[in-house]
Amino acid sequence: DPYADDPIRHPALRINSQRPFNAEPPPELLTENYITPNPIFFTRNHLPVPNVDPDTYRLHIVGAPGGQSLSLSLDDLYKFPKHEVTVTLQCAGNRRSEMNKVKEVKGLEWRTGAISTARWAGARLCDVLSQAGHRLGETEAHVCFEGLDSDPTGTAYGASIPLARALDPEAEVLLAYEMNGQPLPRDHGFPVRVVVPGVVGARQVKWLGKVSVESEESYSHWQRRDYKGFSPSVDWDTVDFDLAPSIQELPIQSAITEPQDGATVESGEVTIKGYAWSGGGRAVIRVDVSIDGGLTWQEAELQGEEQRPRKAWAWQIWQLKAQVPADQKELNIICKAVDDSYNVQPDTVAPIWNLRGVLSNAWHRVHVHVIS
Ligand code: MTE
Ligand code: MO
Repeated sequence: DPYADDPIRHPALRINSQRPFNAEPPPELLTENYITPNPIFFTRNHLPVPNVDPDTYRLHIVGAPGGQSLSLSLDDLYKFPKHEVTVTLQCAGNRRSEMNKVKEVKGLEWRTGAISTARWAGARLCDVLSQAGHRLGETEAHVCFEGLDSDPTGTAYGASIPLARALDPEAEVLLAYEMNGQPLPRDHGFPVRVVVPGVVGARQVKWLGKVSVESEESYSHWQRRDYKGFSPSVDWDTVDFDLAPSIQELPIQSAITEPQDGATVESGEVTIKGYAWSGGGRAVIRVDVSIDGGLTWQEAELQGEEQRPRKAWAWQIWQLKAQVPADQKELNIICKAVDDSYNVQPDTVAPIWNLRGVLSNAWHRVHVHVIS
C-alpha cells in the first residue's frame, strides 16, 4: 500500500477521498480564524505523501545557459533572505459539488472548503533563479516545478508558471519552508513547496524536487490535460485540452459559511458569515448579501489583513448581522463579491458549467428555516 506511510490527519476534516488524501475543513471552522490553523488547512493530494529526509533533501535548480545549476540543502535555502507573506490557496475544484448538481462532472466533490489561508515563509523564487543565472529573456518562458511524489510508473506531480511572474519580486513567489511559523506539515509539502500568490492551487507544487526554466509549459498531465476551463457544451467526446489555456489566476470568489444550508435560525438578529477572495492580487472591495433571494442587498463588513493594491493575496472574512422579521418562515441567503477590477460572480451555475467542474464561483446560496 503506497499510502501506508501517509501522515495522521485531524479528525475534524471532511474527507472527500482517503487515498490519495483529499479533505476540507467544515465551514464553521474555515472562517473561525483569519489564518487557517495548519491541522485543518484543506488538503489536496493526487498521490501518496512522500517521506522526505530533511538532512539529505536537495532542491535541484537547473541553471541558465552560462549560469550555474544549484543543488540546495535546506540550510542553503535558509541563507537566502527570508520572505513572509499571507496567501490564500484555493483549489480550482472548490465548490465543484454545486456544479455536479446541475449536470454530472468528473472530480472530487469539494464543497466550499477547498480554500484556506496561511502565513508562508521561505526564499523568494526570484532570488534563487537569479543566483542560477536566470533573467527575463525575449522569448516566452515557463518555470517548471516537479514534486517528489510520484505514481506507480514513477511520474512525478508537476506544473509551471510563466517566468515573468517567477522573476517579478512584486509577485512574491516563494519556495516556502514555513507555514504559520512551523515547518511545513507533511501534507502541505514538507520540507519545501512553491507558493504562488493569486494563482490556482495546482501550480503550488509540494515536496518540491526540481525547478527548471523551459520554453514550453510543463508537460505534466495536471498542466496540460487538467485544470482548464471549457464551455458548457463541451463534453468528453469533443474536449480538446490543447485549445484552452491552463488556469493560472483565479476569478472572484465568495461563499457563506454560516448559517449552513438547511439550518434553522431564530428570528430577530441572524449572523451571516463567509469568505471572499480574488486571484491575481485583486482586492475584494465589497460583499453583497441578500436574505430574500436577491430582491434586496446589504453590504457585509469585511475583516482581515490590509488589501494591498495589486498584492491582495489573502482573503477577507465577512460578516453581516441581519434583522429577520418574526413572520418570516424561511430565508434564501445569497452572497456575491466584487473585486477592485469590478469583476463580479455569475448569478447561476449552469452558464459556467464545465465538464471538469472547475472555476465554480456562482453566487453562493443557502436556504434556512426561521423559528420565532
Ligand atoms: N504538489 C504535489 N507535489 N502534488 C500534488 O498532488 N496538488 C496541487 C498542489 N500541489 C499537489 C501539489 C493542488 S491541485 C492543490 S489545490 C494544492 O497543492 C493544494 O495544497 P494543499 O494540500 O497544501 O492545500
Ligand atoms: Mo487543486
